[in-house]
Amino acid sequence: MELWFTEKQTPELGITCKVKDVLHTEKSQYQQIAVLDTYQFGRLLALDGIIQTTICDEFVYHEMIAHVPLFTHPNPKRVLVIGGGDGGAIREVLKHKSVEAAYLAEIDGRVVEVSKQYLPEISCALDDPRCHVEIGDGIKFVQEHKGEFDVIIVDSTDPIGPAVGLFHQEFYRSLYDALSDNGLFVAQTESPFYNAGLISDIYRSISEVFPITRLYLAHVPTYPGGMWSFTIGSKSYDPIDVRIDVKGMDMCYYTPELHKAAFVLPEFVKNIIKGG
Ligand code: AAT
Repeated sequence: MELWFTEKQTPELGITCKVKDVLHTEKSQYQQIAVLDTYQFGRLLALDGIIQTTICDEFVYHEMIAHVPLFTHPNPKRVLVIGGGDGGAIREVLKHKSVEAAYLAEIDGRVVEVSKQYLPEISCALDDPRCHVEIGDGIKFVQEHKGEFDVIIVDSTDPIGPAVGLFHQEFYRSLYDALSDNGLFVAQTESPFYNAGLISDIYRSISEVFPITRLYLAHVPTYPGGMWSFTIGSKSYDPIDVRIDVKGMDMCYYTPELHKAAFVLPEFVKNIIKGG
């Protein structure tokens, strides 16, 4: 018998992969968690039927969500990741020698535990002595820590359920307050093909709070549309004006040239954020 998994990326479109094995399923307090072993992408983590990460393509998203903001800040010491319970963003953050402490504020402790068990390649840095895992709502965590972080990474689920508030302007204001004087944040901001209205709203909201707002792109095969957006809000450093030294760091997607190229946008994406 053949087993197939489909994520309905929109009500009219899906991505389907042939499944070798169902490794884990459970209903946590917040969501349905599943780890599937697929033929095309290897092990895959799905939350409420939506692909969060896979062994084959996770490097694109995790390198791009972490290294673009971390190389924009000249000396990031304290970093916060909101969401990202699989640990992929933290693994990339800890490749930076300047980082003294990395906090993970993830609402669902079961995502962390399941990732440690089934996705060790991704979660491997969660036990690093510089990493501190805090289980709880990222919105509350940010409100309770003022001026503390040089970089904040919002590695959140789509704006559904507990993640809805992570896409609001009020949240961007608390990120501003939680950042140090020259701090910056990045958020994963969905698909330009399928979420244009949302991206436009997010971009406008962030630019009303931060003096510098920049959107960049990366290619994630398992996310809707393949083309994925990230948006940076920065107090002073401009991500397109940086000097980058990747010596001794092991990366598969990110390069200094690509850092700059990622901010070069197709006309239709420019139009989405125009006026923001
Ligand atoms: N590294 C890629 C994986 C993710 S997972 C996003 C995480 O955000 C989930 O584990 C979810 O439990 C957590 N989360 C959701 N809301 C909150 C909140 N309010 N506070 C803290 N954590 C939260 C991102 C995948 C992107 C998928 C794109 N389609």
